[in-house]
Amino acid sequence: MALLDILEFPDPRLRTQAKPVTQFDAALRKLTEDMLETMYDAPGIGLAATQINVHQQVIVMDVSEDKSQPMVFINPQITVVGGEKEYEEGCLSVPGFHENVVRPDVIHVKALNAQGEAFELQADGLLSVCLQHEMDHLNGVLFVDHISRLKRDRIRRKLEKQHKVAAPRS
Ligand code: QAP
Ligand code: CO
Repeated sequence: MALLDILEFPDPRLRTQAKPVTQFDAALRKLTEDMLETMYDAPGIGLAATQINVHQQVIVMDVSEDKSQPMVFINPQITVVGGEKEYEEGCLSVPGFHENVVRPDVIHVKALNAQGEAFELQADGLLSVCLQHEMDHLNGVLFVDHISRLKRDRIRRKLEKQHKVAAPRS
């Protein structure tokens, strides 16, 4: 197992569109295990492959209280069922910042597991919000794209400043 580096906003690589997974092999299973380890270590509740600079449609999540329910979604497809809900969202790629985002509440999800087997589920609440947030990553979208430009620019400037301080000397 290995911890992976997480890209941070405004890194342009976070804008990459992920491609569907076509090979359900040992490398894919290692990727999902490393992503889960990286997410638990952070600690976070969701991580998309885009965030670790792998541009394939792979999401890992665990929204359980006791971190006992790892979930893997490959090539997920979401359809909105209905409702609307506001949640305070954060993101491992936007560390230290949280903002309210309004999204559809109830969704239906079709996806494959790491073995390539299809499954479906209906989600609401945190599971639904987190899945939509992670799906956004696979399309190059961040939660800060759902808030005002003023707030987004403020967050971008603060993170850019931190990245400058943290940058290795050359
Ligand atoms: C996405 O985000 C999410 O700022 C997952 O300093 C979050 O795991 C969906 C994290 C909330 C819906 C609601 C953020 C960790 C983790 C931070 C995360 C931080 C440390 C974020
Ligand atoms: Co995120």
